[in-house]
Amino acid sequence: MQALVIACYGRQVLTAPLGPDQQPDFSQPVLAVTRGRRQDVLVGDLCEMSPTSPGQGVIESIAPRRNQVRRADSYKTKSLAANVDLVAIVVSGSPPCSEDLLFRMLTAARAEGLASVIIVNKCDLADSRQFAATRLAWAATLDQAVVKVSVRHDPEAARAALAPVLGGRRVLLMGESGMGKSSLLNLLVPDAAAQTQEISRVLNAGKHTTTFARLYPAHPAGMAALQVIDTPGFQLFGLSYLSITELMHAVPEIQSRLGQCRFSNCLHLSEPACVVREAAEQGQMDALRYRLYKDVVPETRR
Ligand SMILES: Nc1nc2c(ncn2[C@@H]2O[C@H](COP(=O)(O)OP(=O)(O)OP(=O)(O)O)[C@@H](O)[C@H]2O)c(=O)[nH]1
Ligand SMILES: [Mg+2]
Ligand SMILES: [Zn+2]
Repeated sequence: MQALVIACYGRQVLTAPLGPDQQPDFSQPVLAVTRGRRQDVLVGDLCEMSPTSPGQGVIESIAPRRNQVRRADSYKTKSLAANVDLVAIVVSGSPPCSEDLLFRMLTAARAEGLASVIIVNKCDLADSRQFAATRLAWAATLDQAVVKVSVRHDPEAARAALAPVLGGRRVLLMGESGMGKSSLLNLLVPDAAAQTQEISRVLNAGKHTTTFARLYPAHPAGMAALQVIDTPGFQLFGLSYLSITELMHAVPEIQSRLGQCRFSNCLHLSEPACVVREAAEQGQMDALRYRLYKDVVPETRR
């Protein structure tokens, strides 16, 4: 039978079998193990599973992935989830979010061909409104979706604003500590805490509950049903798995100018007659985003 992967912990994989309508049945989760050595199973994977006993099975194979969102740390590249429809990044102006991290998360999404939305939370605070107005001005010209909400102060309005963007999709939720990711998860998945406990119990993961990704079915009022994948927090979001070419294509302001520089192999650093650098100097490309691009270049695969 086919099943959707909800969570993985070591060789143990929690799955929701697909029903006759091809929709995952979250009410009858099956605990499966991978065969032999640890297979690379990701939350969001569709797998072929053989039942072994009621509620238990073995994973035979993984269906080809549409996409997988990755990040690198100093040691290796890790995949966060597979087969995602949308990457949602929660930011705020208070505490100020890291624009470096935001740039990296957006770039990782776009490198996979994935749409993303920046959710500016805490817009009841002037600092968040200011952040959206000034630091995200570039987004409007580049078709980057931005939604301003105040999850804690006006949950109804937040749901209404997010409904057309998130509803019906499988959403990978990311964000730095303190931005309001848990508040948003609770808005979308009111029983997230109970689901988390149950997943940890079944996987026997004990206190390691926050170290792995999980997929939650959600049916928020006034919003089409969606699936939310919550990711553990992280400090590092390395992009060393990207080639320099992939990086250039993942940054829209650079992609749209490719082929216009004097040198065809321009890296858009300090080469003469580089249209990307000129755009940043003349204010046609956000200067900070250009600097962040330059910071990532040395990390990329050659
Ligand atoms: N002013 C304001 N504060 C908010 C809002 N949403 C969340 N907060 C506060 O921001 C703080 C962080 O919220 P969380 O939801 O725990 O944020 P998180 O991103 O999950 O943070 P960690 O779990 O620490 O990684 C809490 O004190 C919340 O009460 C909001 O819309 N407005
Ligand atoms: Mg949290
Ligand atoms: Zn250039």
